[in-house]
Amino acid sequence: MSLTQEKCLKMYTDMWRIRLFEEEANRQTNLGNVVGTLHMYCGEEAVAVGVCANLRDDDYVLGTHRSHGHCIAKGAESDKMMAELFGKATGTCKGKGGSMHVADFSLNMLGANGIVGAGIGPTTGTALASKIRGTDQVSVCFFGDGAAARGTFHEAIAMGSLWQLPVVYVCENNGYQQWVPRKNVAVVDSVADMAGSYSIPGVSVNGQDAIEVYEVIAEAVARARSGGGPSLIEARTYRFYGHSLGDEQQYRTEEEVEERKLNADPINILRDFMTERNWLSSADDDQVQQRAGDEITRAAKFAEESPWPEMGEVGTDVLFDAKEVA
Ligand SMILES: Cc1ncc(C[n+]2csc(CCOP(=O)(O)OP(=O)(O)O)c2C)c(N)n1
Ligand SMILES: [Mg+2]
Repeated sequence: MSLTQEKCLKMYTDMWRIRLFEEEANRQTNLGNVVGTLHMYCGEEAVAVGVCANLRDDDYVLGTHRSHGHCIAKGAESDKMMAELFGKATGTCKGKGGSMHVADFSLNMLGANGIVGAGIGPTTGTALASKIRGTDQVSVCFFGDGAAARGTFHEAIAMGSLWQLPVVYVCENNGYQQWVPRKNVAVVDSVADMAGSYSIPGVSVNGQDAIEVYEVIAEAVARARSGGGPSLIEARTYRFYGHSLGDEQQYRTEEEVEERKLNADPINILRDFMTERNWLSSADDDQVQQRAGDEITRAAKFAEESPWPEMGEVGTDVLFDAKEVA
């Protein structure tokens, strides 16, 4: 898919929607309105938007424990997502999933996942299903650098390669695995280098730059869609917040975080790209931010005013017998 002004504006807008959604979710958590913890995606937005801007509505996406951005970029509605975080009946999963399990099957966004690396196998599965059915849908899996150390990564990618499945494996390498710097535990610096072990293309990209992500993913998606098999893309990125709530971040300095915010904010990088081409005036920019802000304010109001699930709903859509908890 070629890069157009419209495409850039969509990615830019979605980055603001993700950023403001998360900042509001963080604020609502501090107010006690969000059930459970949050894993903030701020700083990594260019990966989600650069990938999803290449996808069709019927393509499959599986996420991670840090998936608000993946869901919004795939088209999930922010009001239903916020309601999900609040545990309300109007949430994308009727309030039963929360932040770590937001899913919207109507968009083929098959879900965030609290288990590190657990989406890689199912993505290989959806890709296998598409191949057997003869559709040209592509499956994309997001996972962290920590997940690349799990057995599921090796097993699933080996199968994806063996069967030449239409899948793009996207590793968000943010340099940390919870509180552990990747350099302390990984023997291979670049996750993309691991692609050679499975005879598939591996590319490392600057994950702060939505355009770079977009272009590399465009090629990988085209290859997958035309029967050329899987790719492994490593997006080098950085999270601006701690791993999850209450993280004192003793494993990195404040200076490091401030430097990244100053020099590697994906929103600023895309804004500069568009401004240089006269694709975004400052009035357009104000409008994008205003609209995104209004949307997120409405989403929080919607979540707050939504009803709690009925007690009778406790046993539906979940894998346990409601009688056991009655
Ligand atoms: C199988 C499994 N092991 C451990 C955990 C605890 N845990 C949650 S997030 C995380 C770190 C994941 O690091 P990475 O894959 O790099 O993702 P990031 O948090 O950096 O986005 C760990 C160890 C878990 N949820 N699941
Ligand atoms: Mg990580």
